[in-house]
Amino acid sequence: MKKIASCCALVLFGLTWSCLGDVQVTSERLDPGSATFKFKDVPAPSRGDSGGKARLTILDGQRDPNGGGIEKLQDGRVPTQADEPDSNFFFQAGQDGGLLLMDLGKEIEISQVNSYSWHPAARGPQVYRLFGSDGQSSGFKSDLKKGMDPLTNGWKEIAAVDTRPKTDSQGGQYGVKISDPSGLIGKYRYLLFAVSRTESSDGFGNTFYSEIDVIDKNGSSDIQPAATEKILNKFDTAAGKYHFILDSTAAPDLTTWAAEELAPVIREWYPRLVEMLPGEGFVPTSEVTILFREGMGGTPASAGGGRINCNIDWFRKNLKGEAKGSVVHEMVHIVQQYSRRPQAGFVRLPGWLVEGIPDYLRWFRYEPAMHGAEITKRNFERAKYDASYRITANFLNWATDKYDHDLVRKLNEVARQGKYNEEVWKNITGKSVEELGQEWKDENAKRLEIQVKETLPGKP
Ligand SMILES: [Ca+2]
Ligand SMILES: [Zn+2]
Repeated sequence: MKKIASCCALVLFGLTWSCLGDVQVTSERLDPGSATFKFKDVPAPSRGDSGGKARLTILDGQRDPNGGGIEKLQDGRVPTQADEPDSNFFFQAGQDGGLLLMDLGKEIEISQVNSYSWHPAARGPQVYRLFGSDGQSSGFKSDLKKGMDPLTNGWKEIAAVDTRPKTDSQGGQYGVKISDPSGLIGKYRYLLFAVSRTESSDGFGNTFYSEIDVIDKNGSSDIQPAATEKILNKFDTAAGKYHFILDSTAAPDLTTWAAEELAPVIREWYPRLVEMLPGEGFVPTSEVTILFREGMGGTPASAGGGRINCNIDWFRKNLKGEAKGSVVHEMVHIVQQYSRRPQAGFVRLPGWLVEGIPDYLRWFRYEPAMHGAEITKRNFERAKYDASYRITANFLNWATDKYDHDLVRKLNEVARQGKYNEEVWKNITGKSVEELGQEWKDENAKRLEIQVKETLPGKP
């Protein structure tokens, strides 16, 4: 790790550094760099910063089609290697850089602007001037072209960056931090990056920019480390029959937990669930991806198309509690395959059973000690056999114990064949599902010593 320069020394190792007001430009170079972009003073690239949410456009200059789109500068991802054109944005070969406009949507208090680049040769260093504006001044122009002076068009210069080392070799991984000792470089809505090439001796002097982060002084709690390479953990069940990929790229912090806690559960329970829900001609899904995802709102996990989606925020909060069990529930959905071949006359299983079966297998077979699907005084009022999820799970468990130990297996079989109807309950248990539901509820009332209110006609 070589740190080449820092702060606003005017001339350091023959490099020119500019410093405006108190704003400081800190630059570091790693040669060779690594996928972690781990600098000493410059923070590692991030996701969830204001740069990622901003509208970024090219005002002048062309994108080089050999590289990635401009979104590479704000996708919260960085390359895994020194020469990875697709993961970077750079201006067209032969041109002298260009102008990038970042619209943050509203004026924010910016504490840092950080930029990252990586290339084995002259396209590694960064040369640009950064301007800011609130967009309010009468002379403000947002659609600048090269050759126009931002300073006479309503812009203020924030910093000038030039990380070119004076050595022969220019390659490496560069991180730049633009900051201010006060913690605030300014209040801006618009940022303008006037990007220059690093050399003109050949056509390939445009920097491979990997990411630009803009840190809102008041919004840093959303910020996560940028994703580098995909974090995949591939494993098979013992017999090599089923294959799994755990993808924690979007949540590197969950990688260890997933490998140590979740993978063993999947390895043990997927084949078990397949055995618990057999069927004639049934071919279980043999490749399952477990993907940690953002943007799932209030849904903890979901399943579909051989993939289980895990809500990163929810998992982080429930690792010690319900996280693993929720994956068991989703694995049941992968095994169910109830809608795979809906030929004519196919009757879909009612939703309360589609969800009740996974919760039954989860709460009564996988983790019975958790007592997560009990009927209590608290939920007794809602205890209807078709109330879905845990409540239906409790009902299924009761009916399994009392009437038929193969109840769930049998329900699953008719569901896959598309032949479910209420007669099925009579065939299996000798009673209608309504009768069973009442009996289950009555037994629970007795156990909980709850007086079931009889509503007499005429008396509310
Ligand atoms: Ca990026
Ligand atoms: Zn479900």
